Amino acid sequence: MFATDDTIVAIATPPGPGGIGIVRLSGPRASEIAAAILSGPGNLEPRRATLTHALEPSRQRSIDRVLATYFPRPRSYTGEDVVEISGHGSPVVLRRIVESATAAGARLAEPGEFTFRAFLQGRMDLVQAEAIHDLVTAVTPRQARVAFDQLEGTATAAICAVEDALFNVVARLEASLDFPEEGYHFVDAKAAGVEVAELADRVRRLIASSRQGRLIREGCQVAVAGKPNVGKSSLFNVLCGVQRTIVANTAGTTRDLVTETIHLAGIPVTLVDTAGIRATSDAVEAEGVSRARGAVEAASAVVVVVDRSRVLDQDDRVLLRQTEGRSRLVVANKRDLPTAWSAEEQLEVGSGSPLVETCLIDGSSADTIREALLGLLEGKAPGRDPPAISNARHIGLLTSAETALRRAAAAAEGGATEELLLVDLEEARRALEEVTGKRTPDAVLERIFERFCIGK
Ligand SMILES: Nc1nc2c(ncn2[C@@H]2O[C@H](COP(=O)(O)OP(=O)(O)O)[C@@H](O)[C@H]2O)c(=O)[nH]1
Ligand SMILES: [Mg+2]
Repeated sequence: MFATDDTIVAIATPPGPGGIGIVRLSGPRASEIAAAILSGPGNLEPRRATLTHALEPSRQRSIDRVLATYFPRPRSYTGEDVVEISGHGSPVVLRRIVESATAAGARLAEPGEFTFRAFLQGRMDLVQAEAIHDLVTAVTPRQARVAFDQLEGTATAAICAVEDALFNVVARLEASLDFPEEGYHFVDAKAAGVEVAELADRVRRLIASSRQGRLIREGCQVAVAGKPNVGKSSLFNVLCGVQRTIVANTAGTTRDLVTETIHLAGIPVTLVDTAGIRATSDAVEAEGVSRARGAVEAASAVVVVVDRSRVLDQDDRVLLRQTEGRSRLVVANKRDLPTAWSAEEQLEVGSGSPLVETCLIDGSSADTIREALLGLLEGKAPGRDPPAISNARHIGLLTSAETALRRAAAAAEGGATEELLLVDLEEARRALEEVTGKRTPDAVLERIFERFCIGK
């Protein structure tokens, strides 16, 4: 996908003016190119910041006063020779330094190319390379925490432990195949099946813990639904902390979808305020209702708002029935007014999902709703430790590995031969190795690295 034998250059700091800007060079000629574009005699001393000047290609004039550091391979970010040149954070200055470097023989780096080289040179595995991307694009501190842990190797360690155990079973099964005449089986298919079933359970636990990880990494969408005038827009505004959407006592005010992203304990939650869902003959309102239904369908969780100061009617009941079985929070609103519900109706509304009673004319119920919503999203036992796995690609591959392991375990129990077992075990190994990048198709690598920005 990328050439790997040349020397690449790019601005490593974000676009726009800043205090400092960094130009990074990596490749076999990094040191030589640096010497050509910096003033002063000869090469840079390894791992020492040197105050010098970056020069125009003609070497007649300085572009900027810079601090240059040479990181010889293999102990550099990419594993190759790297030179980092810190200048003033001026886009014009940095671009001119890059131009000097290209004039001296460097090539402009593609997006993600530095990290790709680090991966190729074995400085990090694929999971860690992906974690770099997650870390630099993290929006909440919790996202940054999960990404940093993965960069430090938590996910890699968990996956490699399974890989090692699997390798061990495979090796013993192969030995039994290779030396049948010894009359001594290193492991028979049945016994191997038991071990494989245990491995499948281990993979299952990793996948289970990834639910929260994925929530933190990707966030989720929560639709606020209910019939008109129950307080949906009020709830939306209370959670957003601003008057984002119109609140009015005219039924049918909100007609389009209004969305806003909030952070709940480090999870990015996109809230969608919807039109009140009811039977209507007004064409515009009907379109709003249909969009509202779509948003409810698409969301990973729904907040159903019901007005407890008015009798429970058909519109409420239909919506409650339609959202049954979904990840759902029911909000019984207008607690400040006398309730119009009987004890049975109160029970009916609260059955099957958590229920909170609120008053949404001010922000007094905000914390109650936030807590209930977080409980709903994170599940019953929010993990104290950050989850090891959070990336959908990893979860998909782990799921394939588990399927193959379960198939092998079942086959072993049914008396399958070693050869048959090895086919499934090999498939599980391939899936695990694709996670860490030991065996990952080029097309997948390309997709991963092209999401990076230039200079990463
Ligand atoms: N008394 C009272 N009125 C509320 C409460 N929440 C919302 N309202 C009022 O109910 C009306 C409809 O609110 P709105 O948020 O626009 O409802 P929506 O149509 O479901 O989006 C507005 O006049 C709000 O001020 C509440 O907790 N108590
Ligand atoms: Mg509204």
